[in-house]
Amino acid sequence: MKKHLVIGAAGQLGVELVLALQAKYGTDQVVVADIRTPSDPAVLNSPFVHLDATDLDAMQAVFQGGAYAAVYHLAAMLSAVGEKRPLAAWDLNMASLLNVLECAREGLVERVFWPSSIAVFGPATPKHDVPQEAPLDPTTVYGISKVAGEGWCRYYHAQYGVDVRSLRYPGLLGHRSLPGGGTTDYAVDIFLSAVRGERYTSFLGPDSALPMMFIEDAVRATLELMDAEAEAVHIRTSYNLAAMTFTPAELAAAIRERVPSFEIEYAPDSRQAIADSWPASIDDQAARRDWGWHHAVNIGELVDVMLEAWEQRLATSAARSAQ
Ligand code: AKB
Repeated sequence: MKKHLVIGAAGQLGVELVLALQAKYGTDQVVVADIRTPSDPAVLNSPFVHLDATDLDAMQAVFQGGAYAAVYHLAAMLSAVGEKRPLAAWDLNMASLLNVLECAREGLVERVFWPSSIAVFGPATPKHDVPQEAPLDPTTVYGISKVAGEGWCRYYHAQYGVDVRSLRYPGLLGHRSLPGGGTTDYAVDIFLSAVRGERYTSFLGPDSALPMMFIEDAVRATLELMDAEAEAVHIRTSYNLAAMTFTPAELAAAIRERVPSFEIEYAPDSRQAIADSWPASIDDQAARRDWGWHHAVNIGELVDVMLEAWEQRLATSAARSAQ
């Protein structure tokens, strides 16, 4: 049986995707790669390879070391941190994708997954129910790299027959690890403050409506897209993907229904301009039509799961440090 390689396995999505692939194919059938060692012990039940994804020789060596059915290339610098280091973000996001696409062109892997993002959209995009074919005018380097990456994916598919598939993820909320350097990160950070009994200071204003998704839905979407017959995958740039929309004030209100003492204040910073350039909601009919996508988790369930899981995590780590 051929294996599944996750590049960027130590990140927020990487951890969850590795666990889902391990459950589906077995730990020995998954190989995890990253420039840093993943801190989640469950991830390390699969073999770990240290990899700088910008190094083509190193990547080719990893692919030549095993027979891979699929690679999930998740390594990237996200929107907010990318604005602090624009050239480094461009180099990482583009070089690593091109390396993966080159390896696929050489026949070293059968199928490629690469994430795009709502960051491809910008001020010219409609604010609500953004259609699949919408103006792409990103204001961030991260968004520019995603638009360029989508073009490269389509190019490698059209020119070389590379079976590359992609999703435009909204903000992702999970409880196994923290996101790093994104504009939607507030929606995870807020839960840590809530379970610690701390007041949360949001770096986005109360009314910043953004598309969001529970990370388990995003992982399921990824696996379903990768399992779809190639003929069903009509979009070779990247599929719009949606679940829910909320603002910081709405999320805080949902948390307060369960944690009445929870308090929030607002101190918008440079990330506000990024959020303002993104749409509030996405039309994902193409994904629903082509490979049967549907989201499962809405805001109420999301808040219940996130509060319970983060509470448990904090209790476990407090018990560990008391030992
Ligand atoms: C970010 O905020 O940069 C990411 C994204 C929407 O791609 N979460």
